[in-house]
Amino acid sequence: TAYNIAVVGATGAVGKKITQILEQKNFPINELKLLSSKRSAGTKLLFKNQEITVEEATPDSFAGVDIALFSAGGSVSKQLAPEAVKHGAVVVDNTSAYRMDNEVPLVVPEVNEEDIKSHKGIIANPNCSTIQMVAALKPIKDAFGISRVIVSTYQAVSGAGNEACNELENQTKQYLNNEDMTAELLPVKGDEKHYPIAFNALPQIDVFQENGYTFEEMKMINETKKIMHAPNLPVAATCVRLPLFTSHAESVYVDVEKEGLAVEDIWNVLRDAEGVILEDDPNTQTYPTPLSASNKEEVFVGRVRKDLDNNKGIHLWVVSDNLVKGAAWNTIQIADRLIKNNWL
Ligand code: 11C
Repeated sequence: TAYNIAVVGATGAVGKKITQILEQKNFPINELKLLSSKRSAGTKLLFKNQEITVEEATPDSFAGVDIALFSAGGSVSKQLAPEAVKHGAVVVDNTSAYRMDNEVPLVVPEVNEEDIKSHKGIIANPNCSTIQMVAALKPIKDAFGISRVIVSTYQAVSGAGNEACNELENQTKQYLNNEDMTAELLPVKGDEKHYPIAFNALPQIDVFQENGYTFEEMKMINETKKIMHAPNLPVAATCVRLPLFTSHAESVYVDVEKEGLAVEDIWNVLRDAEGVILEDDPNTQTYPTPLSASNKEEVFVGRVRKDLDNNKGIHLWVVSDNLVKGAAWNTIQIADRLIKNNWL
């Protein structure tokens, strides 16, 4: 069987990756509709050597669509995802619009595939920095239990879209030409102040919340609890943007429930974990980096260490391509499991 698939936000950084991966994986597609805002409609994109003209997304676009993959921002999802569902499509939504909705499963297939089953038309794809962390934590939780997580992130600008990549590129050129850097977008489009990202590190991703955490940090905290079915798990996050184009890295501290584990015990469970690749050997300077993880679909883990003072504490370095596993690939995996398990 082949399916009618719609990609909403087809001209964006994630939308383009989705189309590219659908092609690479030879996803069983009958008809592919590429949809966007009015502004980008008319753009021509290639899929399997055929030109497809991007159309403006409207409620009627979803007639006959089986699965709609949304990645055009929260407001588009709020407006059009229910319309797609009304037309009989199942939506996999890449935005934060429905993630914390109790009716909507929030899924990383390696962690909570079964949650897809209870969907009522919409399944949410988590935030990129959350996805890679929970993929690494899940096997550790299953084997040894976890009782606390503290994470600091090192995130690529592509998380903030194509415009942010352009800003990094322009500022880098300006800096190297001894010109003043123009900062108009980062840390957050539309916020009051903007700071250069080139040759810098910005401890703000998304807007500040009343509790002093940013929205990105709160997404990591709340989404982790939901995906791992651990509403009382203490999670703290500090999210930092770095001048990288692709892949987020994370320093993750975990308290496990079991005492006296050796690094080898953690290695063993990570080696067997679905979607995770262990790259960890201090003797040969082996560890993942954002460049080595780019364009790959797995989550890479290295630098596994025991805390020197807390017998239950473990430190990990977790790296993954934010546009691939962090967005497009996880979305397509959800669509694939919907089909394979007959949960459409
Ligand atoms: C970033 N994590 O790196 C964000 C991008 O909620 O899907 C993903 C935003 C989201 O800026």
